[in-house]
Amino acid sequence: MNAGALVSRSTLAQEFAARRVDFPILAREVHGKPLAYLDNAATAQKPRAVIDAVRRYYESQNSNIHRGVHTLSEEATTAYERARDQVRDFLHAADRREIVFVRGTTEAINLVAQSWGSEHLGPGDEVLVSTMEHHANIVPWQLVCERTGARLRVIPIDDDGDVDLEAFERLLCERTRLFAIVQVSNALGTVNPVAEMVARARARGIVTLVDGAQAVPHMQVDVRALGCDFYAFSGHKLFGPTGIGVLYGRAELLDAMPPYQGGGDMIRMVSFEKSLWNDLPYKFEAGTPNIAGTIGLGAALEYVAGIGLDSIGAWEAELLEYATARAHERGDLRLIGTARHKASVLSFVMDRIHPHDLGTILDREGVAIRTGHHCAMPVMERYGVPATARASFAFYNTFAEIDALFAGLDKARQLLG
Ligand code: 7TS
Repeated sequence: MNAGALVSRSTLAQEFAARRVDFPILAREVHGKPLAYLDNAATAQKPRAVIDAVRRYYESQNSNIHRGVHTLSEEATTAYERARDQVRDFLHAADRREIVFVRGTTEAINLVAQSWGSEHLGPGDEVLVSTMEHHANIVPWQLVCERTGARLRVIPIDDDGDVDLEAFERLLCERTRLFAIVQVSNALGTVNPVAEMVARARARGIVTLVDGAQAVPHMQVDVRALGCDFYAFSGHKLFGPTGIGVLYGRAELLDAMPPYQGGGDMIRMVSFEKSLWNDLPYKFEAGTPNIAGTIGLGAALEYVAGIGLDSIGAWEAELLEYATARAHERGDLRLIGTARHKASVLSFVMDRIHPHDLGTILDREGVAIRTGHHCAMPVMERYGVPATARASFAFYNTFAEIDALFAGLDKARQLLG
């Protein structure tokens, strides 16, 4: 590394170390050791700005939205709808009507599969996904395929964890109705060339969905530049609360889709003979939504914007490079996921030590990682492993925490041989 790169690395390290105080949980200890939280792909920690926004809502504004004429309800409605504008800006969407609040990525994809899928899929039609999908981008399609007679096709991945683009071309055909792909793989860290893939699918008139759960915490997303019809993400991986997520859908498609759930707020008029649906996006937001979560998500977006995703991405690239170099120094560790373009995930297996044992030993050292199949069983099968150990980084992580991870691996080696 040259002198300039070293200076920029240390400047970033200082800048991001200073952010740690924004996250109260990072000050805690686990088993008497400082917490090294390296499980950010599962869920990210919350800054005080988010915790405070949720608390403020419950302390001073709590009420239901879109119905009361009283002050609290008007304030809560304004705060809730402001978050929608924030999400629209965050995703660079054209219209706030294209932003639907849901529970998370899982619900967003189920909504599209159930609502769009049941109208547009039939016997002989195909839905195309990749081998590296999270179960949330597999099972909803299997369910709708089973009901409609459509078929799920799968793009293979190579040994590094890159999608096979030639196979992708071959699999796109006149039977393909929908193409759904993860932007950043939670199990491998691969960053897929989604804009290019989406363009190829759309050129054939195929509807496209991008699972952005692992992308939004690490890079800027512009849904119009990506060109996708649908985009899904979860608030909790983006430093926001659990139980809130977003489905972006192009208005033209959402408008033509039937409701996903029925109930309050999603109707214009109800009679026993016939009900009329509300306008977008309310047609897809039946019942009292997660008001506090939505407001918390708005606060998270504001917090992230204050740092800047380009800067976050630059620092996380340093963390990943450092961790990858340390992994390469060891002779007893196999990385699962070595794509050229990766984000924030170091997935690996160690000789003769089961990932679960590794996870337990690391926990005793204060190091939190995830072990298992990461809800991506087809990825495990592809690499012939039952599970991996996965460290996943956020911008508040440090080189010292990565050192703690590798010290923990040494300890596991001593204990388990
Ligand atoms: N898609 C991807 C790529 C994911 O990583 C996850 C969650 C989901 C969808 C589902 O998101 P949810 O918020 O609806 O649950 N991934 C993980 C993980 O890697 N470890 O725990 C959850």
